[in-house]
Amino acid sequence: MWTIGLILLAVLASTPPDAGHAQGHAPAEAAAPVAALEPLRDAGVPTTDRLKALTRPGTSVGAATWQAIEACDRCGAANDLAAILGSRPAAEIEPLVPALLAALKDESRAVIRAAAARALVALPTDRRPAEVKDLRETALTLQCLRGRMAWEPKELQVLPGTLVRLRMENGDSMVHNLLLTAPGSLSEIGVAADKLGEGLEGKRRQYVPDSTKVMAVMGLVDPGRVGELWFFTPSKPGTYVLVCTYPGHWRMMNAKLKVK
Ligand SMILES: [Cu+2]
Repeated sequence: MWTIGLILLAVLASTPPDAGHAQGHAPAEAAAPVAALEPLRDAGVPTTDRLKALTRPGTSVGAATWQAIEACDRCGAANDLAAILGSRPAAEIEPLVPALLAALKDESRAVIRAAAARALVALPTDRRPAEVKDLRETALTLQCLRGRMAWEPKELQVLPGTLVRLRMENGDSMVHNLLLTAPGSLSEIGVAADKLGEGLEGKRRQYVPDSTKVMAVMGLVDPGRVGELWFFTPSKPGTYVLVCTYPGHWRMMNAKLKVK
């Protein structure tokens, strides 16, 4: 996903022609020095680099990932870190169970709470703590078909307080991200994202506006790839927004998440 030119504009000359397709959307800018990136906080950092940053002598990757998630909350790396934690072996997740259960009860930190749930659900059923034996995720899927610049379906419905595993299938020829945002926030978030598109900071943030109305974030997903985002639906019924905030996309690439 980082081939969009987040940091390595300099090597694009040696990249296959279609790998840098998203370059066409934004003016070329000077490459940020790699050292300026924080692999545990920033969006657009390859998973291999994150894993390197999380691998420390004497600490499991699972434990280091959880520490990073707890320090991260609304940072750009949240979803990538949650995916890493959820993919670690049960032996690495089990020592974290008390902390994960505590996070699961804390509704004030929604991103960390969803990461904890994702890790707990990843444990084999017979090794899950009794408190979450019945925790189940509801699977939803949004697709972007080639050239459509829109989500299919345009509307999803789910119960309040549900753990959702949202799959995004990018069948298009360009990158897209996917944000869950508060009811009525579409144009506010969309305009802010377009503004981000004008600067290098926007690329580093993967065009995710810094707003409390942004509730969950799946970073940019490359063409032909699938992204995954876990979140709890709010307990408050309402029509929430699922939107791609790549500059210029939000007007067409928005769908409704009806929570009721
Ligand atoms: Cu898009």
